[in-house]
Amino acid sequence: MPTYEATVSAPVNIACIKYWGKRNTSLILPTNSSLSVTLSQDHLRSTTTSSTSQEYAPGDRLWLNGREEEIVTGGRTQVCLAALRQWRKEVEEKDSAAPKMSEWPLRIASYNNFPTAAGLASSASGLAALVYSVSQLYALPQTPSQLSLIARQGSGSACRSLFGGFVAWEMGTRDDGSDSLAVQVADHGHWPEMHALICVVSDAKKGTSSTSGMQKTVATSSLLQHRIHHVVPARMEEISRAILARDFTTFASLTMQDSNQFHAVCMDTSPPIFYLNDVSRAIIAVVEELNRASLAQGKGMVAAYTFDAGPNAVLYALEENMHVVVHTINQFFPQTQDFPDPFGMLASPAGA
Ligand code: 2P0
Repeated sequence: MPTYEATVSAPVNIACIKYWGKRNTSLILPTNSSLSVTLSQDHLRSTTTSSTSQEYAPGDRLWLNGREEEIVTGGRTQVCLAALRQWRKEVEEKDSAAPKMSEWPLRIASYNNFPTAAGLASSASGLAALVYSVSQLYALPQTPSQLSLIARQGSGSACRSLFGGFVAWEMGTRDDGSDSLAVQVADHGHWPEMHALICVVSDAKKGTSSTSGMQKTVATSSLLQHRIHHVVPARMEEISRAILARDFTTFASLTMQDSNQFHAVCMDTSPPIFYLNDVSRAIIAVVEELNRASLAQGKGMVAAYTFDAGPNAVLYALEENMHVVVHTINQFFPQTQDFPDPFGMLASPAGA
């Protein structure tokens, strides 16, 4: 009896317009649309191998970085696998010669090749790689946007990692979630000069998980209501236009504003959630000063900072300015720890 196998990898994505809040926690439907850049660097990826065989012992099994994880009944991973099996069944119904893989157990092994010390969220790349590898194993005809409907139910931000380049997660309006999916705004080749620098401020595990933190915000923050109704819709349009026009200053300005508003709604949550620390705030000050000086000389902005649910900074800059950004950061924040990269940071081109 043959064993069928597929291996894929999916990269991390970093949001410029942040996802924070669900209107439906079981289907993972967000309270606002979001937009991210998928990093193309080889060492910020999850690589996943899925295999299936009629001879495997009953029950699906999953390993993350070599350690077996339980696939909880009704849990996110199981929901994704059930949806993928359903699509495989449709393939088998149309083609009687197709092996009945949908009835066989799965074995899935996933590895993150980025240092856990970097404190980077791995759920986006991990769930995207899991969904994509099983879709390849099952030879599913669905498009990446259709697959994003399933990845979204594994982890919201995972839906955006099914595309490279600049990716929007459209929140959708339907209650069943069938229009809450990822679309590519522009591919990596559209703006290859865009680079990202990841500054590891702390490798400590975050105090409040995104999943629980965002629902506390939904329940208690009035600023979130302003954000989702009066800010994000226009911002999504504006940043998409800036990306298509390769207008870095507008892109940077919107990215920084959105990071700051995301952290403002965290602080507007009861009890308040603090993800930034003193070093994060110092990085904000340095980037603001770099941009102020550049604008004063009649030039455009040099860099944009953005922070997720933790103190680590991601700085976006055009390739021509990245040396200034790296030099300035190193000057103000001398390295105190050994990281795999000589700067203790990961400079990476953003792309597919
Ligand atoms: C984002 N974050 O847009 C935002 C910015 C964190 C801050 O997506 O509950 O891990 O699995 O849907 O996807 C983190 O949220 O949460 C996140 P779930 P997820 O990237």
